[in-house]
Amino acid sequence: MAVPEQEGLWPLDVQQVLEVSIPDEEQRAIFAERLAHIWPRCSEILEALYGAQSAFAFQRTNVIEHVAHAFAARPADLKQRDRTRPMHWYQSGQMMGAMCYVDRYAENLAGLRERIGYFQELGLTYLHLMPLFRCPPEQNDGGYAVSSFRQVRPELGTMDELAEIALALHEAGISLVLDIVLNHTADDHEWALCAKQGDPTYQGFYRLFPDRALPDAYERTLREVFPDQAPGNFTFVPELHQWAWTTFHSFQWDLNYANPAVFTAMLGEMLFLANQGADVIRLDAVPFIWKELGTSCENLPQAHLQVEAWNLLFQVAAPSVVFKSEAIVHPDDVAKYIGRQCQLSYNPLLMVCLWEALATGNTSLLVYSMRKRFALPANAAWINYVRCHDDIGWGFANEDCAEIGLDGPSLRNELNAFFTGRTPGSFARGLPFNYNPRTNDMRISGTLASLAGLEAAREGADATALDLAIRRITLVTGITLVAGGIPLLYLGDELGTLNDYTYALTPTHVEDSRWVHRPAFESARWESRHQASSMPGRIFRAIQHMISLRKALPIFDTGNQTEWVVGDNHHLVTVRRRRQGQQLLVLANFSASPQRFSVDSLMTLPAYMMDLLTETPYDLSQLLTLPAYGQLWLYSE
Ligand code: OTU
Repeated sequence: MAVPEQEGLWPLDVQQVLEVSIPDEEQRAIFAERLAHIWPRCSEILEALYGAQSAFAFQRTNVIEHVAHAFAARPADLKQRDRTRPMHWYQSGQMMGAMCYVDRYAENLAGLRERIGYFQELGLTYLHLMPLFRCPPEQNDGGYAVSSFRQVRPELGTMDELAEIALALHEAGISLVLDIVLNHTADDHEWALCAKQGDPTYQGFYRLFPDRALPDAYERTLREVFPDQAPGNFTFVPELHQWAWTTFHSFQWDLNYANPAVFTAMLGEMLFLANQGADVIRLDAVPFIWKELGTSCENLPQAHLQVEAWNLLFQVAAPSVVFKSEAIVHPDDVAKYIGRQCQLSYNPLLMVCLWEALATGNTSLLVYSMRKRFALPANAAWINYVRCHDDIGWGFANEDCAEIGLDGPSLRNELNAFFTGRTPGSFARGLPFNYNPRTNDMRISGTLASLAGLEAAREGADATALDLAIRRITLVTGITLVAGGIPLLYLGDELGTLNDYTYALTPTHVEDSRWVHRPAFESARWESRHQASSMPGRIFRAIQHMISLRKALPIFDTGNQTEWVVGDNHHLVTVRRRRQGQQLLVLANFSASPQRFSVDSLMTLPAYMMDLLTETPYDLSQLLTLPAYGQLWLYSE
């Protein structure tokens, strides 16, 4: 079905779909023009993925029909947003992100609405609401086992309320981020229920196997994501006497994207969320969506093609909406999703290197990794963060380590010991997550404050240690704020929230240490944020101040490059940004001792620069001193 888009003449079946789905002629013309623009590449991809399937011609029309329906149903205010938002709106230096669980943070959507004033006080322009869709009541992986993308969990509110919240957020200058959990659904999703009842159409939505032959063959090359909580990648389904592919938990059934109907159905779910007012769709667990025997079934070329096709189709139905990749994998693979597939991506490498540098006091791996891997395609931006709702897995590249004389595997062991507090003198209070005795691998759970030393300092009631912990918190947060892209806070971290060990009392959480860093909103902490001498107040003030500085100066726009400067002091990180006549030079000390140094003479810098954080001028011809974990944001224009 080659489409002669130049003449605007679509094949008859497509024309009919357009006429029925978009009755308004003017709107139909807009749609047809956008579709013509993306269709050559999109159909090439669909052909590559599904060309061999006999039902394919039908599927193509079906894809266009889904997009046309979504376009026709898109509310006027969102269409207006599509027309008026700058194309690369997410690259503005004004962007400031945060994330929360609606239930833990504000009980429900009504409660969340009341927090919008606080989001503005903090300077937020981006809010990721963790999955809030209907899900099984007990085991639901923090909402990542979705029973319906079209219904909000009843105890949180309704889908209409969510759409109203989106509107209220937009009015407050905040973009809404929602998840699409691409790889799997809950085993009580409507599709799964139909499959269990024997409906072959929906059995085709999942990867089901009559016996262990293929599962065993696949297992030979698969890894285990949750080896401790959910070993193996397949689960026996008694109702069906079959094995379901379950990469994550037994109650999360992997979808079968080799079936074009699944590609289209999930496109429909994503567009539905966009039409509720989501500005960013977070593609959960995107590396896993395509499987081929004999491979790791992660980051396969077909997964990339699918995401690219979805992104193109979004440009037709909801062009201001962008995709965020959640690929917590080897940095080479993280990079492959960014650009034509996803405009945004988590930056797990910066995250882990910040923690590595804090633990070792040495910034070599951080600086080396960022110099090698920070640059992105022109339309893209990183989501720079230090903590999220998930664990920390040491995802730096072994080859990067080797290139600077480090041994990746032993560094990981050291970091695991350090962050679980086993290393003598460690300031961190983290918990192991999914320890795998076979590989000796583990990941780390813990809040920003507990990992950065606040919990340990409080145990010892040691004022100096408290100061150092606060500096560590502001240091790593500071780097995410100056690096460009969108900085992302886990709400609560701006107030120094500590680990919540009560998670172990909840039977459905006890096996999953990630709940230690997902505490409920603490109102006392929040209320003391303006008391300058309180612990939350000190942290809040420092972070809010850095956010406001970032928002005040256009030098932080993503388009202005971030340079990670190599210096001869391996305790320091030097980040430089330039924009027209303006310069920013951030100097950060990751060691526990003060550093005295001269600014690299290779950089052309003015004689004096002003530290934005303290409004103190610095003479750059003199030696500079940074206290332990101190930072300077030197600026000139
Ligand atoms: C994501 O994380 C979510 O962020 C988790 O909260 C979910 O449990 C999970 O998906 C399943 O839906 O393994 O430890 O490369 O590493 O998707 C977190 C991506 C995870 C995976 C990532 C996954």
